[in-house]
Amino acid sequence: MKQPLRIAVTGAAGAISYTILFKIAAGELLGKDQPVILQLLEIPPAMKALNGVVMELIDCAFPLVAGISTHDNPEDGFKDVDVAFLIGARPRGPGMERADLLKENAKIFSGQGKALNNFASRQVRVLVVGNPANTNALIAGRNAPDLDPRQFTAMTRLDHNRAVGILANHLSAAPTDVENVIIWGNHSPTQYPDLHKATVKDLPALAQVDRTWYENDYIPTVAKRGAAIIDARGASSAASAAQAAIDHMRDWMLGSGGKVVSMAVPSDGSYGIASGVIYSYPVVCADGDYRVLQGVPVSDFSRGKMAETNHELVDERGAIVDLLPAETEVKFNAVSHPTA
Ligand code: NAX
Repeated sequence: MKQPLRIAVTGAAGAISYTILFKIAAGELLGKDQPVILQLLEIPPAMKALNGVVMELIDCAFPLVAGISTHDNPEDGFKDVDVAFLIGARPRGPGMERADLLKENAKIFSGQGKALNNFASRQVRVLVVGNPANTNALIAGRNAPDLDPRQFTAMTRLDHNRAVGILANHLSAAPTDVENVIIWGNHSPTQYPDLHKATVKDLPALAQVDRTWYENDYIPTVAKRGAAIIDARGASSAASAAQAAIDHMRDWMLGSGGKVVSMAVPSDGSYGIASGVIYSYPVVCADGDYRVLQGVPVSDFSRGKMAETNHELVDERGAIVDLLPAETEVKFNAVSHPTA
C-alpha cells in the first residue's frame, strides 16, 4: 500500500465539499490504491456542520481514508498537505461592490497563502475554487514566497467541461468526441470559450456549427452558465464544480493523457497576456506538471476576446494591489513536481 497523501479542503462544510469530499475518499482523485488523509477547514461558526460531514464520511467506511481532521485555522489545517483545494470564500453580500468582494477575499487568501508557505509540503499543489478564483489564487501565491508561483492555480475546468458538454449536446455527439476546446482568461462572464482549435469526431468544430450560433449563443451560454444554474436550481453549481475540481487536480497529478485541458495558471506572458495574472490557458499535463500549449493560432476575433478578459484580470489585480506583498522573482519551472 502507498503512503497516504494529505489533502486539505477549505469550505469543507459547504455545498461543493459535500460532493468533492466523498469523491476524494472513494479514490476518484488519485486512484483506488492511494490512501488519503483529509484535513478539513472551516470557519468557527461552521465547525458543527463540518462535524456532521465527518460523521457521514466515517459512516461510509471508505477503505482509502487513513485519517480525518478538522481545523478552524489554516496554520494547523495545511500542515504537511500535498494537495489543497481552496473552496471556501467570502460570498458577495447585499450591496457589496466587486472591489469590496475582492478585498474581503484578499484577506482570507493572503492568510491561507502564508500558511501554505510555512506549513505545507514543498510540493503542494493548490487549486483555488472560491471566487473570484483567479485573483484569489494570485493573492495566495504571492503570499507564499518560498513556493513556486506555478504551484497556485485557479479553476476554469468547470467552464471547460461546460464548453465540451454543451457543444457535444448541440451536435448529438459524445463528450469524448470533442477535443481541443479552450477556455481563455478569467472564471467570469468575460472568459473566452474558443472553438477555433476544437474538433468533434476529428473534424473542425467550427465547420459543424453555425458561426452566428457560436458567437451569439454558445459563447454567452458557456460564460453565463453559472447564473443560469442559479436561476433554475435556486442554488449554485455544486456537483459539477466538485467534478471539475477533481478533473483539474487529477490531470495535474496523474497527467491528462495528451489531451488539452484548461487551467488558470500564472501567466508567463504567453499570447500577449499580462505577466503574473492567473489566466486560463490550454495546457497539457504530464509527469506531475502542466505545460501551456504554445502556437495556438489566434484570429482577430479571438485576440479581442482574450484581451478583454486579460483587462479584467489586470483590473482585479489593480483593485487589491495594495494588499499584495512586493513581487518576488517569478521562478518558472524552478521546482520539480514529482507524481504522487
Ligand atoms: P458554500 O457557501 O456552500 O460553502 C462555502 C463554505 O466556505 C462555507 O461553509 C463557509 O463557512 C466556508 N468558508 C468561508 N470562508 C472560509 C475560510 N476563510 N476558511 C474556510 N472555510 C471558509 O459555497 P459553495 O457552493 O461550496 O461554493 C464555494 C465557492 O466556490 C464560492 O466562492 C463559489 O463562488 C465558488 N465557485 C467557483 C467555481 C469555479 O468554477 N471556479 C464554480 C462553482 C462555485 O460557484
